[in-house]
Amino acid sequence: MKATVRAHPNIALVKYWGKRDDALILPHQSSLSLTLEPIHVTTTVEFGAPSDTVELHGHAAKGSERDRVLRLLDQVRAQAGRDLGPAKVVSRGDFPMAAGLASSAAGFAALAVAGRAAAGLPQDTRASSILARRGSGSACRSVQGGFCEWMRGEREDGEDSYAVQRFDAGHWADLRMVVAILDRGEKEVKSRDGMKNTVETSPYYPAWVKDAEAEVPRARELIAKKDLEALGELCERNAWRMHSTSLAADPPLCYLNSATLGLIQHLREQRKKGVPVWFTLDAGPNPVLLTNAAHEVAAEALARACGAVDVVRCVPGGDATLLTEHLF
Ligand code: 2P0
Repeated sequence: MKATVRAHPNIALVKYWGKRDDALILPHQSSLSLTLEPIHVTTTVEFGAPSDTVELHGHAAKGSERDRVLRLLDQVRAQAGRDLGPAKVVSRGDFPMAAGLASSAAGFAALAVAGRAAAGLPQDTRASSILARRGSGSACRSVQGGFCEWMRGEREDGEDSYAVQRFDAGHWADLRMVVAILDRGEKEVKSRDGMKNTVETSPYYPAWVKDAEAEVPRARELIAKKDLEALGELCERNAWRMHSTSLAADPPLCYLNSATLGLIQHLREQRKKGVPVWFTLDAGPNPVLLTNAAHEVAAEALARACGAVDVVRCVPGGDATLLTEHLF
């Protein structure tokens, strides 16, 4: 009735931006990501506790944060088909202060896999991915390591909307992702609200959906060939297009700041000098740099020269894994 899982965050190379179903968290388009080590979240779930309690990163969770965790565990109860009693959840991350990578992907992936194991359900990556998706969309891509593709699916019940691993972490061990933390502040508009506003008001949104869907198989081919330059160009193009559709929303959404643009310009100059480095950018001002092992030190130096207050160097990461040591 107790299980502990460690899961890693992921960075989307082709982004997920917009839902066709808010309740089930079903996306308009497919996306593709890389799971990242060494940062991770560890979560212990125990059923049969005296009452429902949720502790996240050292604090008792309240309000919608607590509700999201308990709602996911209600799904586990339904899947188990028996009364599992109240649940105790403790989750801790080793994310550096506001790492610029949302901990929710790793957190909900760890919760889904641990919740199912604590309920005695068999290990099943598809079922765990669907469950993690119900907590946070991008979490469905953190159940497995390496390069994972979240297939948008067609069904209204979402049973065909989950992530599959296309290549494991060992496929491209030389790839590096360097997180450049330019700004530790909380973003003004959360991804969930930003993407909803974009879907509802951006005239460019249909073009985004069509384009992103077509980029996924292209990215897959470039990863198969380990073509860093072409993949870097694709990542930049896809990030710009996600931000363009958001800038065109009403009210407009601008996640970039002047430091973000400064870094992007500097990066282009470095590239002209032969440094193989590209960027991607999620719903915030902190770019993630794509490079190879030989240039990760140069990428970190570039980020610091552009004002990064912290830098996290990441490598391709592995699957969400059951641990034998529990958090309580
Ligand atoms: C992604 N992002 O593909 C995109 C790129 C942010 C920009 O997934 O509402 O926290 O919980 O499904 O997964 C962030 O959104 O949103 C995200 P919900 P989520 O990684």
